[in-house]
Amino acid sequence: MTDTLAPDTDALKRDLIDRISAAADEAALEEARVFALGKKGVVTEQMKRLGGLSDAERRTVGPALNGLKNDVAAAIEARRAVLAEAALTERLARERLDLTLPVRPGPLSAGRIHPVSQVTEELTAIFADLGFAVAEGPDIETDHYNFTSLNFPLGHPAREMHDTFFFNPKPDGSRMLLRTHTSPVQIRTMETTQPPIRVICPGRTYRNDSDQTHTPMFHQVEGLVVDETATIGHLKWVLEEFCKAFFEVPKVEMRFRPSFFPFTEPSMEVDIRCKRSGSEIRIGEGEDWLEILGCGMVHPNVLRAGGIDPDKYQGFAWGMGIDRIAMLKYGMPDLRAFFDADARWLAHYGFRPLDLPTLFGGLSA
Ligand code: 2U9
Repeated sequence: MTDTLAPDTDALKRDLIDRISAAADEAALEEARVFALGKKGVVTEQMKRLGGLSDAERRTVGPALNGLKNDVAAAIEARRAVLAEAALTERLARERLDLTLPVRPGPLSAGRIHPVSQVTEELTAIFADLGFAVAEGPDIETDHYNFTSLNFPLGHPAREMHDTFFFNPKPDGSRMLLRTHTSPVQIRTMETTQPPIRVICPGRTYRNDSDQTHTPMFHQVEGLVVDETATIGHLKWVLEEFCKAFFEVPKVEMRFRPSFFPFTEPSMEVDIRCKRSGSEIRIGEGEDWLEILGCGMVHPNVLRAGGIDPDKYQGFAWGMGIDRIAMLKYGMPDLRAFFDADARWLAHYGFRPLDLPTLFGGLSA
């Protein structure tokens, strides 16, 4: 009688193990697990019925069911491992990458750095290597910082020569202006910094002038050194080191011609030896001369305007047009194209975004 209540655990085990082995994926395996061991699973149901068996039956069926449960659980885990391995193998095969395919062009390969930005980075790297910091200041300036502090007396003809863009006068009669050079930045630096000072000031400058070699907005970099012993000898060395590094040549020959700027005394214009063949210019060789910058010893009035005692300190300074030296270095014939925002021009003359200029990596390599 009791025979009918005692389950055939061997047959049940065969059936369950067959279902587990037949599970083709993890979802089917989970279904088999719930069928066997779930809350209403066949093994669980048999466990619940143990109470209805005789003591003697329970003593044999109980351990048999426990053994069955453990065997089924072990079979499920083993099958799970096989299926997971197979799923991974299939996924690895499906997701294989062909590393020989060309890289898809993205923004980094399409975008270009403007030559003015590139050259600004190049000269910043060169002067940083020589111990110079970078200083910046406002594009909109006062008459004081742009002219008076730089030893342009009121009514001096040099003021007219700058073709200044003025804003409308304020109620007190004073007029703001667009800076005509970056020199106001050096005055501001002197006001806030104790010598020794070594700065370069790259930035936008503005003059009411427009032709093949002039644009109303252009870029300058100026340099300033102030300490107790700065001399013209140091100035010449700094400029020579700069020119060699910038034009990436082993030597340059420079020619200093006397000139006049209100803010320096003496003042000089500097040419470098070059060779012209057609539109190409070779720096450091040949019979021609190319004007590239102006310089001089800082005028005592200018040191004083910056709050520096000219009896204790002296300085030298120079200035050059970034657009002009960019044209010379990279052979760009027309300055106006710099500011046309023509994507085709930029694709031709621009620089790749990750080719940052460094002295160790080669400035324009
Ligand atoms: C301070 C003292 C001295 C900066 C200088 C020049 C000579 C110069 C021109 C080059 C081409 C301007 O872009 S350009 O037209 N600049 O020749 N600039 S010395 O002298 C300074 C500046 C600031 C406080």
